[in-house]
Amino acid sequence: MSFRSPFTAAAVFLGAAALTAAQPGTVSGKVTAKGLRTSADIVVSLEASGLKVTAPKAPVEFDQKQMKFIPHVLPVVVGTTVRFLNSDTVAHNVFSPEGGYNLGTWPPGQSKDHVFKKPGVYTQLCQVHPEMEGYVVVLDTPYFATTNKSGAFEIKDVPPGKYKLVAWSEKLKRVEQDVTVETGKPTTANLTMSK
Ligand SMILES: [Cu+2]
Repeated sequence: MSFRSPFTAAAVFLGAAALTAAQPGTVSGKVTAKGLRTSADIVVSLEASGLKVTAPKAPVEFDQKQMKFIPHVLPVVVGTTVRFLNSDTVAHNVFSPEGGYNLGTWPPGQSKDHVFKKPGVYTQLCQVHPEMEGYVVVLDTPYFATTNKSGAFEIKDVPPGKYKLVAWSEKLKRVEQDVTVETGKPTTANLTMSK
């Protein structure tokens, strides 16, 4: 007997519809940093109007170790609390010209928090050690990554749609490129940045 109830047909149809519903995709690629020894620490993000960001409840740590800010570049979303640590054996200071703050100078083992409320690039400096420099990059998109030494990046769980892929480097000119993420598919985007 080949009888199929309309309910079975409906169930099959709904199942197919669920399979074709929007699945997040991945955007990955490589940034070539012309004139630099390393392609690391470039922030790549996907921008679009109406994206919602949720700041993490726990502070994101930004360390000072062996006289360096670690990581050198820290991307966060708007509203994130960054906890500035001191894992060295000497006192460090943190101030930011763009942020208009000076968190003071504090000994090893202590930390200071700062909430980043506006998007932008915030240089982090130390009054005790003028050679120290780091960056907090505050984004209003949840889709971002930093490049590794070879310039590779991967942004996961991106809903399908049209985006502007933006690359920021402390030493190179900002680059933009249009990308379209299709449902469940990987998208490749390669960028070249120069001085
Ligand atoms: Cu210092």
